[in-house]
Amino acid sequence: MTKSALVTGISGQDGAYLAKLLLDKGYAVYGLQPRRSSDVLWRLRELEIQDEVRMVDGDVTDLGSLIRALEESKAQEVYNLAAQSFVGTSWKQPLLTAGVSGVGAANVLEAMRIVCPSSRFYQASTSEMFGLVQAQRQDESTPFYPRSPYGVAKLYAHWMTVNYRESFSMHASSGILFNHESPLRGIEFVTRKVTDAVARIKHGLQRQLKLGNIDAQRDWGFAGDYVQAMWLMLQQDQGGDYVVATGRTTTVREMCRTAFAHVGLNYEDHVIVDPAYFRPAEVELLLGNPAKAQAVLGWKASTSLERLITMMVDADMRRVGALR
Ligand code: G4F
Repeated sequence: MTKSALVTGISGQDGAYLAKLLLDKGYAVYGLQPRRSSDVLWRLRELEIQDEVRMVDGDVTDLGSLIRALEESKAQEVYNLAAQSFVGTSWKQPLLTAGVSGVGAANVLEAMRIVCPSSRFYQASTSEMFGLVQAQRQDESTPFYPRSPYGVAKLYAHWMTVNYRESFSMHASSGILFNHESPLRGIEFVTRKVTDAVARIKHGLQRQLKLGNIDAQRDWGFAGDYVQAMWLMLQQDQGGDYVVATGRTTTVREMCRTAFAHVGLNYEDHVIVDPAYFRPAEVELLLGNPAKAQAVLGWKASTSLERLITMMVDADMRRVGALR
């Protein structure tokens, strides 16, 4: 029998890769689609799956629409990827962030409790919950200390996932994903901001790139690898919490060096540090320990940062080249 999955946040980077993975496994894939004015489905087109995903009108902030989406899709697996996911914006729109990234998850859990309590739930949790890190390498037992309204909202969603698992015996899992990137990453995130700028500079369309804190360290992996971990969590007998990371951390500065060097440029000739891009409170270091994901799920990151960044620069070189 064909399995059915509902994905919130289907138009985002992870939603697109996850939809492709589920379609390849033979699932009927439903995407919750909020009403938006601009083109949000370009990622599904890039992966050539736009005609295979079944869109259902709805929004994680609207409980009724979630109930209808669950009834229509008859989903056995629900992946909650919807979020206001840009950390910087969360200081400017903290309540919107709380509503979508925090209460949104509670709405999905409530809708599932009403419609399909035995379906399986995945919550897109985040290493931002570690914030001001309480351990040099963060794992499932590291205390949380979020540093942004986004991290705080996501922590609420994480604990609601744990709570519904413990209160109602729901198969609810929380994937604590460290930063994960790809050519489908939004331009506001630092990796894609850099790879897009590298392509524009190389093509002579731009000379400088203004960045914020380039000493911040991140554990960056490839989004295509990380959606496999999401799926694996829902194939286990029990729900659980899993850190998904590469186990290696790199500064923004080093990531820039790699990106510029790939096309024969020196980042120091182009990158300018602009305090306007500094955040009110910064997460200086993230470094995950994915031992549990490896031991229980059999999951391991398979894409190095160098391979990831060169893949992204190559994609942006093609995109910018096509515009000229
Ligand atoms: O790419 P970023 O904006 O990602 P950030 O804030 O780490 O959040 C991402 O990863 C989280 C998982 O840990 C997700 F939950 C979240 O949704 C998102 O996907 O920034 C990375 C680092 C930060 O320290 C930031 O201050 O890069 C630094 N940075 C320096 N200059 C910059 C810039 N970030 C951005 N976006 N733009 C800059 O110009």
